Amino acid sequence: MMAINELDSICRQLYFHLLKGRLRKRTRDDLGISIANLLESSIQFTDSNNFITDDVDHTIIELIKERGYVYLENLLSDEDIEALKTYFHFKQLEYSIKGEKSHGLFHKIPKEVGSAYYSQTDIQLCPIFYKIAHNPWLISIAENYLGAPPTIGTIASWWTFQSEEVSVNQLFHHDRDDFRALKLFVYLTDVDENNGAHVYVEKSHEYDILKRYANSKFSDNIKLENLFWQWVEKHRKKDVEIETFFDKSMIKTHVGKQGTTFFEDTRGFHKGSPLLKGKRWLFQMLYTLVPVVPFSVSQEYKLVKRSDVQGYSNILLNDKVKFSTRMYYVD
Ligand SMILES: O=C(O)CCC(=O)C(=O)O
Repeated sequence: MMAINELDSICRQLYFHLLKGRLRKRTRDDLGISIANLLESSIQFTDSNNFITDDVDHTIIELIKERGYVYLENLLSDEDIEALKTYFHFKQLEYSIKGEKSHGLFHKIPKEVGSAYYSQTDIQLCPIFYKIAHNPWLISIAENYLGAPPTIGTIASWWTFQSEEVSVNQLFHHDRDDFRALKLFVYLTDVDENNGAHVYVEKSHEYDILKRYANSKFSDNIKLENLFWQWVEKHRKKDVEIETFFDKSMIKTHVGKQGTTFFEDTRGFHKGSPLLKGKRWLFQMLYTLVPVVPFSVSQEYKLVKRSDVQGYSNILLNDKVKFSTRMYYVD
């Protein structure tokens, strides 16, 4: 038993190490496919939803494969967003000022704060977010794209404000939560170039696509191509570096009215733009193959009971939906 526990702990540490920068892009992507294949052949559901279902429009999947993102029809109406405002009106937000953590209500947040987060439990108990988490169509898109039944690995909702401090998410980076993952973004305020638009480098998500790009871009300059591949491994990247290596036309700024919804493969390079004015409110959910390993005790998953969500309904809860939401919800 002792030996198994030890092996367990070593495997966990090894997985964490490999995920956080010990492997090159090509190997990371290959490993992601191997893990998806393993999960797809080993996860069994007792109802009829065992295999990848074919109920999604394949142009959605193809677009994510080809360029790294796709817009979806809005999941939320303006009325839903009004209801969210009411639900969150008296909920605490967590923020930090110069590394010092604090919390408070929206209208009491100090001016210098750059971002403020709603608590995990408040998000889980929010009926509108609950519905998004249990949406079988979204789960099906994630499953078709990832190649195995997905797990919701993170759920978050936060505000960003104009601030002198640039947060780590406002520098270009690739996510390292899993070897394959798909992130859902829902804008809860109108977003333009000035108030925190999310930015993505098209076609930077997949090794094979990057390889084709690098072959044509640096065909006569092997030194520059080598430099590019070394740079790809750097976790955080400056704007000027992104603009040096990628054509302007590949840098996509997601602007849109409240309710704008898109899926993005965040293995690709992305960031939130620092705000020049106004504010932005976002809902985000990450579909992974393997549950995300928490960085700290405060990030550990806390289950909530579905019946504690107001207006809870289990009509659509097939085994696959229960599986995908198991890190956050229990019956
Ligand atoms: O705020 C944003 O748009 C960026 C979010 C981000 O970088 C991330 O979720 O990894």
